[in-house]
Amino acid sequence: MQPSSFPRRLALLAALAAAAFAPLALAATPVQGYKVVRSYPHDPDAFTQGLFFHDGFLYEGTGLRGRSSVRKVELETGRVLQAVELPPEVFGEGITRWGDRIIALTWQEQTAFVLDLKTFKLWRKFSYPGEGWGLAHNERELVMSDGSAELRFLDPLSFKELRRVKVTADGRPLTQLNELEWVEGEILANVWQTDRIARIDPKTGRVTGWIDLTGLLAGPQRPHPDAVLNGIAYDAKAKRLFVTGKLWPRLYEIQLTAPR
Ligand code: DDQ
Ligand code: CA
Repeated sequence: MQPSSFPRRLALLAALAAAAFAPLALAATPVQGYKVVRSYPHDPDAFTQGLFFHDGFLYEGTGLRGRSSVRKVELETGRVLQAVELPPEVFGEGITRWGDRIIALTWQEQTAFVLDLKTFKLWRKFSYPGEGWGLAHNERELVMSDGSAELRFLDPLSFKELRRVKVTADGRPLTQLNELEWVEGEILANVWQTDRIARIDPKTGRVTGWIDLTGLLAGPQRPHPDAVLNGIAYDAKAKRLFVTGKLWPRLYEIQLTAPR
């Protein structure tokens, strides 16, 4: 090995350090825009808290105490084909499907309802600590948000918590993760009270990109300050991405545009 002089070693060290820190310095998280492919009617009385697509239909969970429900919705018309009300004392939150069950969280009641996908009959309930916000699943687990920066992974049969991952954006914890959707190996999360969806790497919790939906339903068209963007559903077969919001009159199929 060639003994290198002290200044040369120093230069090498400096170069190594620069290389190591460069990704941090440059890594502003990319922001993507959107294009509306099509829009559909959406029940303006639905305080959307959960959304998924299955076998040609949308399934929606709604919130507000006394108005919480789980529904099956016809995409093209927004017509509610089937619905069950949750007990009036609970505030409905995220929903997802596991096999032929629908799992529905509640905000502060620490209770989840497990319904039959076809009949909407109550199969069982289970409880969990803390708040319930968003819910989604991959092939093995359920993933839920609770308003903090942590996502919990649950066993879909026992509903036991398996692990957690902390979500960070540019190195800082990202809280207020609301409705969730598992899309092609990533987790999409609405950030409550913003027009943004975070694209989250499920392994590391890192936000790899933002989807900026500003203008999708412009401020003046929103019926209420709480009528925020919430609700992401993915039709994996046709690769269609749907989004809506609480009390929004429309639901949108969107396509993402290149990062700017
Ligand atoms: N969470 O969905 C973020 C978890 C809770 C939202 C609670 C918002 C309550 C507002 C009530 C406004 C009535 C229109
Ligand atoms: Ca969803």
